Formats: sequence, C-alpha cells, structure tokens
Amino acid sequence: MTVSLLIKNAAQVVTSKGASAKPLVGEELGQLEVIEDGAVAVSGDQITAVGPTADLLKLIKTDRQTKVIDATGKVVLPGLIDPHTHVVFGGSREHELALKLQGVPYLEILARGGGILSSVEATRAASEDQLVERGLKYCRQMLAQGTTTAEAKSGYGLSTEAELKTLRAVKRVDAAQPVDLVPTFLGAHAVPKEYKGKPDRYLDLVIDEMLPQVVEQKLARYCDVFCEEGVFSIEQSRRLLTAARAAGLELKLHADEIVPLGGAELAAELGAVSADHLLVVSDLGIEKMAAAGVIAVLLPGTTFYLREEHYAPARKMIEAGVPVALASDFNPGSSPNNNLQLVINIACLYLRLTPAEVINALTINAAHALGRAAAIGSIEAKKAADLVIFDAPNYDYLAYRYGTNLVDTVIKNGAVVVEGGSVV
Ligand code: IZC
Ligand code: ZN
Repeated sequence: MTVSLLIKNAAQVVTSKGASAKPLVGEELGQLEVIEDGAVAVSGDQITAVGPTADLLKLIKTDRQTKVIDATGKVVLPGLIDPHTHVVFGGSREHELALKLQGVPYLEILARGGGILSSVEATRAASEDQLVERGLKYCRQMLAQGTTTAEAKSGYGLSTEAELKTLRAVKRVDAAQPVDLVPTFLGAHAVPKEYKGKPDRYLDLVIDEMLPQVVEQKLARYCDVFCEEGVFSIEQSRRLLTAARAAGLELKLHADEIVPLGGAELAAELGAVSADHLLVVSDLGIEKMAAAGVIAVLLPGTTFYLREEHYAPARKMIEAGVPVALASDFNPGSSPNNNLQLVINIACLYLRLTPAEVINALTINAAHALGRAAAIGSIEAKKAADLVIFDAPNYDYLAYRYGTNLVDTVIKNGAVVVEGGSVV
C-alpha cells in the first residue's frame, strides 16, 4: 500500500485503543497505548496503519509523493478535541478584570447587566462577516495549539436574528479553515435585557421561534442551557431541553457550576450527552450520571480563571464510573483561553488527573462528547488522520511544561496544516 504521509521514528505514539464505541470510564481512563519509536501511515485523509517504525516500514510503500516526517525526539497524539467552547462572539471583556479583582462575583457582574450581557451587545452590533473574521482568528490560534475539532456554541445573540447570525457564522468558520466545528444552540445562555424579570417569556421565544428555525436550517446538533441560579432554573431548563429533544437536537447542559441546583440529575433524567462544569455536583448527581452514561465535561481553566476555591470533584466522578472529558470553555468572560495545553496542566495539578487520564479526556472521551468517536479521537486505522506532533520527549512532558506552545506539527484530514509551530 502506498501512503501519502508517513510519520516515523517518534519517541512515542500515544493513543487510546478500542474505545470508539463507548467512552472510557474508571481505571480505563488511565490506560493508553504507548508505542516507542512509533510510526503512523496515512493515505489521503485516513490513518491506514500505526505501530513501531521498523514494523510499519515493512508493511507500507512510499513513493516520491509521500510526505515523510521524521518525528525523532517528539510525541505523536491524536488531534486534541475541545468539546465546550463559545468561540464565536463579538467584543471582549478585559474591562471587567478590575471588577473581578475587587472581588465582585461572576453572577453579580451578570446581574448588573455586564458579563454575558456585555458580550451580547457586542455580538448583536457585529455583522456576520465580522463574527466570521474573529472566529477564523480564534480557530487559527486553536489549530496552532493542537486542537483539530471543537464544539462552538451560540448564546451571545439572544434574539432570533442574532442567534441565527451566530450559528451561520459558526458554519462559515467551520467551512473556511481546518478545525472542524460542531455547532450547539445556546439561545438560553442568559435572559436578555428586553426580557429582564421575564425569563419564561424569553424561553417562549427560544422554544417557539428560535428552536424551529435552528432545526429547520440545520444549524446545530446540540441544544444547551445555562442552568444556574439567577439564569435558568431546573424547571425552565427541563422545559427547553424537552422541546429541543423533541425537535431532534441532542442535549448538553451548563450544570452545577456555581450553585448546586441539580443540573447533573436533570442531565441524567433527560439522557443528555454531557453535563458540563459540575464544580458543585451532588453525590446523587454523580450516581445518576454514571448510571445514565452522561459525560462530565470538566472545564478547570474556568475554575482557575474565576479563582474558585474548589475544582470539580473529578476523582470522585472517575471512581463512580462517570465518563470524564475536558475542554477549554473558551469564551470572552470566564475563560478567555483557547489553548488545551494549559488545560492539560490545570487538570493534572488541580483536578489531580494523571497525564494519561488527561490525554484520554481530551481525545477519545472528548470525541464521544461530540458524538464523533467513530471517526476521530484515537490513532487507529480507518479513523480520520487528525494528528499532533509535540516537541516533547514523552507525554508526561506535556503536563510538566506550561505556558509554552509545544506543538510542532498538526495534521488535519491527512494534510499538514501546522509545520514547525506555524500555521501553513
Ligand atoms: O461569557 O461568561 N459561564 N457562560 C456560562 C459563560 C460562563 C460565558 C461568559
Ligand atoms: Zn460554557
């Protein structure tokens, strides 16, 4: 078999194996296949073989067209997957940093009409083209940092027109650059100022007007809600998500981040794909998520940036059999970071995950959180050739170094899209 791309002599090729049908849980989360002096062969957009370099060289043929990458001293991983981002938005919120440093809580800034609502003003004011331009910039940054697939939520429009504009922008950004974006409708991200004090009236608009158009125009795969005190209650979240499910969307929730309302329990009740954040999840919520197979998408970068004292109880969830994934939560307020390498550091240091657990949580389990595990998330024959080569002698090194982009090469669908650390 003649291959179009060959990576050889890698210090390590690191991947989960055989976990494409179900996310990794419990002790499985810490299990990785590590191939020393490894190689990966790619034909077109697919991985065709993976194994020790010496074995692979016997198996495959190269010709003049084959691109050969010598990964001596480097580590090859599946492309990183970011299953929770708000990557398309207008404006930025650096002006809130001073308030934050004075100790004004996140929900208080929102209640004063700032926070999410300040990003809503800027997003409404931006044209679709301007949103696309900004989205492209952020995706280029993500790609250069090793992310090859990401979720992208709406939620800074909060009117029918501005939510549809955002989701159309997501679609255009997806089509115009290598990072694959999986779209999520988050019309229930906050109550816009026109509906202040009337959350149920606003939900009527989301359910009766926005949702049918989002579905009809095929602009989203998932529906999400910010289920939080002062934002949307359990009952309101249930009402929206039930309607979204009936309309054909799969479900995600911002759950139990600041106040323990029972978002995890609701996620299990409704058969959501994931419940995200979970800093203050209850023991019952953990139990129900494990039983229902709801993926916990943990966002420790946000906990860090909000300076919360307690991180999500990741070890407890893993021990209880909840499938755990990780994401950046890239957004203009609580997590203006789109580098998953920083999430690796924070997850190890503060969620107390091992580097192996973190890699699985950012690859195969993240792929499950986006319903894409049959196609991406591991280095296995027939999967899409989405790969990252890190300038690191072993995978522990990724958790050890921080603050430097260690990406050397990124391959998306078999094409080299980052080389020598720069987007090509
Ligand atoms: O813009 O603050 N938590 N949504 C829910 C966010 C944070 C994003 C933001
Ligand atoms: Zn979020």
